[in-house]
Amino acid sequence: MSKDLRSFLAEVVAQRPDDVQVVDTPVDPRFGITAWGAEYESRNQYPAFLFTNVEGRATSCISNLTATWERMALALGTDVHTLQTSTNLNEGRTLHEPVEVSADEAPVKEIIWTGDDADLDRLPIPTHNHADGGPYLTAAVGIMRDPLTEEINAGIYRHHVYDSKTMGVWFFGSHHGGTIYRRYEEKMEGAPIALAIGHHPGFLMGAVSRVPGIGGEYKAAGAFLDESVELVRAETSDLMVPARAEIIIEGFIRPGERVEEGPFAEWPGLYVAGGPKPVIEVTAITMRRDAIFQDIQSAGQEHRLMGALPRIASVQANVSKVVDELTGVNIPLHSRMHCYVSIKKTNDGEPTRAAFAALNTEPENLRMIIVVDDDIDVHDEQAVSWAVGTRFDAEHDFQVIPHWNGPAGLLPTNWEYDEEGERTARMSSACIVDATKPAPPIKYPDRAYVPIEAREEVDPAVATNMPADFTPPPVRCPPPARGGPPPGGGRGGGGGGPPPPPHRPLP
Ligand SMILES: Cc1cc2nc3c(=O)[nH]c(=O)nc-3n(C[C@H](O)[C@H](O)[C@H](O)COP(=O)(O)O)c2cc1C
Ligand SMILES: [Mn+2]
Repeated sequence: MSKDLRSFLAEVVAQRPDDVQVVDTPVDPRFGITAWGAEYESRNQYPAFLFTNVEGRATSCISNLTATWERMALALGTDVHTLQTSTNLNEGRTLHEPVEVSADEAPVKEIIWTGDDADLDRLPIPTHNHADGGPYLTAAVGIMRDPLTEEINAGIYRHHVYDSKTMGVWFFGSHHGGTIYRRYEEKMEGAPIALAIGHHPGFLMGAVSRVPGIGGEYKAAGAFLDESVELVRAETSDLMVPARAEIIIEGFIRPGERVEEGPFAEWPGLYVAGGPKPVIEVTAITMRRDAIFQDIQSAGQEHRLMGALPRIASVQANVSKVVDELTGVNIPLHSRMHCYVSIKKTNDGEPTRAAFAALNTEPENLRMIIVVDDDIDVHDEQAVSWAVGTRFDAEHDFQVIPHWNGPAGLLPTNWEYDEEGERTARMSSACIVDATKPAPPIKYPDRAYVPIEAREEVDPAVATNMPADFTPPPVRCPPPARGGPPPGGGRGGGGGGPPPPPHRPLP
């Protein structure tokens, strides 16, 4: 049985029964879906929600499916520790070429809507956050073919639904989707695009990984799935789309047209990146008989985790090429502009090289790299903060890289504001915090610890709550200090003999 959203749901239900919550009472697609994710997030809980009764819509909707490290580890056949620490998420995985199947073998062809039936309003597309400009597709994998190389490329892009037939698309910075679109637009041709919605998380991971060069995402997805992605021909273009997706929306991006898009709350938790954007015109929608639409909880933990996880893998791959020993990378979910890198440092140039490799992996979003030694756990915020406090001297260990990020984009600092409050896009800076100790042979003060053998002797079971009427035991006679150890061994052994002096003599 090939992997898809359903095979993964079955696995989650079998191994983590509390992790999928079915909601069958009516929910409003406007805030009613994201309300569940937000309410649970406020309690630090992140189950997936399967809504079977979205008011006025044709299909069910699942959200928050990829919101936890645990479920992503399950999806990728690993454990949380390996997921967070392996030097390259794709290491040890085999790229699998996709395979073509016929429409008869493709579940996503069970229902085919064209013409007026291909109506976006039938789908349970949520409006996510309070000031969003409308419903947004957040988990749709946008598939396009590069007209120059014929390679098929994929990525998740946000889509503002304007009406039943049109929606926006935002290609950010250097992302390939935008390059492909511009190549069609130069010839004033529509750019065919297909949006695949609802698949195994391994498929999504392939789509959002920074695969070098245009295309290759289906193969990367094959690596995460450990099997070939099954593809089928689209109805209204020559694109090849995943046969086991839940829903495919087909269309083309109109050349030379821009429509105001946004506002939309992005992963920094802010309404950013709105403005004129290209427009997709829908030509067909195909789906399973009992299709489940998939949503990613935008500006929630799910959004941040799905952005951070593939980037951590890419940073690991790139930094390990420039330092002798990379020991950890974390892009913290609460602040995805930061990146913590730990290295076993052998010379003082390494932290800067490591930081630049990290910045170059993700120039659009990362802007503060904190480099620490290998004794610091990059997943422990307190440890990272302690390293900055004890091993970082701003005058010597802080570097500012001006004109690094922007113009505009997702960071609100990438704007110049005038007295009227108007803003102009500008570049902003990145910085490097080198919180590593000086390289050998310099001896830095040792870090204190209680010997581990002593800690192993601690048995919490012997400790009891102090009673209200506790009285401390009377002073006991210490054992003799002179004339050898008392027969009974340690202190208070009651072995007799003369008591030692109350204070040990100073040397
Ligand atoms: C939930 C989510 C939403 C995303 N939204 C966008 C987006 O709106 N625009 C964009 O360009 N990239 C977005 N990304 C990032 C791209 O999908 C990702 O960088 C991908 O590798 C780009 O592929 P490409 O360079 O082949 O176009 C999003 C990623 C995630 C996980
Ligand atoms: Mn690509």
